Amino acid sequence: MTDIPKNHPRYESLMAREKIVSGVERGLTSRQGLTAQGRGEAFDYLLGEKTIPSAYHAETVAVCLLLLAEKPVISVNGNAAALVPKELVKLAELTGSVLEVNLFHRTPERVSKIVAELKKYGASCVLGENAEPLLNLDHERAKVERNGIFSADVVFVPLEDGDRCKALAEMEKLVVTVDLNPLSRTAQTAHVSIVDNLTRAIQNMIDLVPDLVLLSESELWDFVEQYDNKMILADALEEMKEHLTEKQNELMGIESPKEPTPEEIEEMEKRAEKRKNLMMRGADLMME
Ligand code: PTJ
Repeated sequence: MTDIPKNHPRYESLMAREKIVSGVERGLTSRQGLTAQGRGEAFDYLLGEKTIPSAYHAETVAVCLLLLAEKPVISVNGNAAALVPKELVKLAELTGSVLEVNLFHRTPERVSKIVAELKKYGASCVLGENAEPLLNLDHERAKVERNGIFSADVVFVPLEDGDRCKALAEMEKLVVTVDLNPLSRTAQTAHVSIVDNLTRAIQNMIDLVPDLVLLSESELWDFVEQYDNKMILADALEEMKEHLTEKQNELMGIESPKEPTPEEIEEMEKRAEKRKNLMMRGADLMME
């Protein structure tokens, strides 16, 4: 691994890159995983490399679903195994989820290596080596384990391929994904799409468990029922637009409009109310 100084302004991003490269070298990650990471990085730039509030909301609902599920499964691919192996094991443990290695560019060697990697971080059981072609897809991409993803009621599939996400969503299961691209088919077909970097999303989810685990089932369902995935995706696009405008203004030396203070908001509301009353009076006069 290249030695990245901790004070480098792009430390987190460069470290993630190093982890993916190391994943390829150790035979965990596919070479295609490198380009997937690059695409993710580009979208993360547009978001300002931060967890936006709507993504945090989706992360909360994702944890609620994992806690409510009878058979939650966390799917692990080569990118996830390279970036956040320890965190995946932790989240599975905290939410009682089963871990299953589920690859797009599937080879038995890579599946076994990822299983061993997750076990190194404390996973007692990892599925994936006995997968059968059970999804409605052609060839290797159809393979999942009968007792794992195939029979899960909630499946968490970070960085999933669009076709496979659709195949899962069409089965009787709720599909949660993490994808920095709100326009991807995966983000658009999953039931809960977390538009955040996997490295931030998984840590947020782990941190959310202790509070959410104290809630009753009906309180957890309240979160789920109020959730609207289309709004979440639309909000991510809006955040990207706003962030780009901010950056554009910075380049042009234009000061971005400041957020109004609570007093200013109150004043604006009063004025709007006055205007409405005036218009109503005007309409009444016209009627007379
Ligand atoms: O290990 P395998 O064989 O299962 O292959 C895994 C990859 C990711 C290579 C495979 O599933 C693939 O080709 O995926 P795609 O179609 O490139 O989609 C990956 C999506 O994840 C893209 O929309 C990226 O923007 C997004 N992405 C990449 N890195 C991150 C990410 N989203 C969140 N966090 C990331 N770190």
